[in-house]
Amino acid sequence: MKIYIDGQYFEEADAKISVFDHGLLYGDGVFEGIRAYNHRIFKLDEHLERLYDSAKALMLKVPLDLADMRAATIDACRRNNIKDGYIRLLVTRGKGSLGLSPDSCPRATVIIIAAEIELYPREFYTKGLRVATAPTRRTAPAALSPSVKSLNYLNNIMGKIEGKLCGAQEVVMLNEQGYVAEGSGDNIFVLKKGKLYTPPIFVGALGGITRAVVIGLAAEAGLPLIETHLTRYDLFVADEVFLTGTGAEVIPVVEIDGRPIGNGSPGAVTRGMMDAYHKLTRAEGAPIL
Ligand code: PXG
Repeated sequence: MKIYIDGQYFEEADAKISVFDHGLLYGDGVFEGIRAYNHRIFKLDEHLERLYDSAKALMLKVPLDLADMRAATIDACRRNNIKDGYIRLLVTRGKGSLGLSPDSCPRATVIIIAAEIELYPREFYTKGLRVATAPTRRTAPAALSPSVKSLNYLNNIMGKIEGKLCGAQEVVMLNEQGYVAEGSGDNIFVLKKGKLYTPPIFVGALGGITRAVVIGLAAEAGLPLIETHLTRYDLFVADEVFLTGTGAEVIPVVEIDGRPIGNGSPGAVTRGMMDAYHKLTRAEGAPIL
């Protein structure tokens, strides 16, 4: 694997950054997780836009402009012969002193890892996920906007750990008011009586790119989509629940906090959405070759 760091490529063993990089010292930085399907990068421009927005919100100056970052991402995929892959873009605050002020970091570090994709187990899709509500609440927008895809994922990791402790494969995270926000690394949708529901971003969720794609697919399918507050009750009484994310794509949820969702197996609308999403990933994207 050849890893891009600040304009140069390194073999994995040599791909190293300073221990004084504030990305490591403080989680000060931003990232994107992107997928390639059949030699094409899916929703590349949407991911780049979100990366630059995240950086802007943190007053983090990306040393490349968006067009150069786009070209570098495609180049990294090409050099690694990516057909179906997972691309991780990172922009850290860069090397600085031990103090937390970003002023000591003259230049941000840019890293591009274009790797093979590690798919989720197949049975997650065929059988669906058992999910638990995490006791840890999703970071409040007033503390750090969940729209910022920052390198500090401790909030989500706490949720993940708590899910594992109760034997669940993923968690639902609530906001401070107890409304459903999102999963640890995915957005959530609920189907009830032929209508699709998802929490609005301002409840405290990342503006997922898969989420936006699914909203588009719902419109195409004539499925009403309502962005509104949801509670655990709404999940318990849902006909279907699914999660969306770049890594997971569309994944059915069949149990939440020990309650079966619908009839306890992946529903027809969820399966239809999984298919439609899958088709789209193969129909478009920025060419690598
Ligand atoms: N919410 C959060 C908190 C996320 O981190 C999503 C929603 C879904 O967004 P997209 O744009 O991917 O539809 C994410 C996605 C992984 C992984 O390996 C996923 C994410 C971050 C890190 C790892 O599944 N983010």
